[in-house]
Amino acid sequence: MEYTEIDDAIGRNGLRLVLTAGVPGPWGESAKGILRVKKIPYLPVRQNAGQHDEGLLGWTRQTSAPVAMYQGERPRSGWAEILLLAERLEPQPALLPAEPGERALALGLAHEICGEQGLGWTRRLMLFKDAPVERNSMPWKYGCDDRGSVEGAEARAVEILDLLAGQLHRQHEAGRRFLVGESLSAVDIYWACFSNLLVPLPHAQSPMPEMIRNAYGSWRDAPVDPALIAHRDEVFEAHLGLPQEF
Ligand SMILES: N[C@@H](CCC(=O)N[C@@H](CS)C(=O)NCC(=O)O)C(=O)O
Repeated sequence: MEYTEIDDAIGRNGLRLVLTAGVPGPWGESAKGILRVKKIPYLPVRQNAGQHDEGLLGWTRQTSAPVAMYQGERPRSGWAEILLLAERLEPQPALLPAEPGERALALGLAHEICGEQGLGWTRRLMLFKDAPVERNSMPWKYGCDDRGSVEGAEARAVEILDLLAGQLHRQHEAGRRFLVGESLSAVDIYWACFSNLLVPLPHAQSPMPEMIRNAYGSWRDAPVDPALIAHRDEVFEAHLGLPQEF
């Protein structure tokens, strides 16, 4: 994927999406997936993993990726903010159910995948558990000073995987193909992209650096229900496109 540098992106109009270059970061891949499904064009902007970039900080008020910068509006770096911006810019296809109960369920499951103490967060705590927590480093930004959460990360990730498997099986029993409701939602996209942190897609489908593949795939006996993997494969093939480009 071709990236514009931050200094060049600042003066541009339209939607700019800051992404971690060269890796399939699950938050970034999810944002890209949402924009792809909705056919919303954007300019990819480079962030380098683990760098404390003052230019990015000045522009987006934080140093992680993804960040959606739309026209002169405020920066949106949280998964829910990015999703709601995309829903506003292009309402169809809707990626949140219209029915309030199902919408709350979708947002709750999305938090359990993307939010603080969610699947991505706890999986990252597992990966960084022995890393020094230096100010502005990734372990510092992403909660490794909370040693209780680091110790409990694996158990928490197992709980969330059980939750998702149970939800998918209930949907299948009701004759539904997706994690929530009757059609593709953001939850399916989040699950597909975050599954890479547990069972990485094969190299031909996701040519990530070997070091990242080894880290993502390091939880050898991760209890991921085969139905969840079959589901992510379907979501990638039908909606997100393969190979991943990052
Ligand atoms: N702010 C996002 C989470 C973004 C996030 O965790 N990004 C990580 C992905 S591993 C990142 O940018 N890491 C690289 C870095 O911080 O340098 C949200 O709350 O939805």
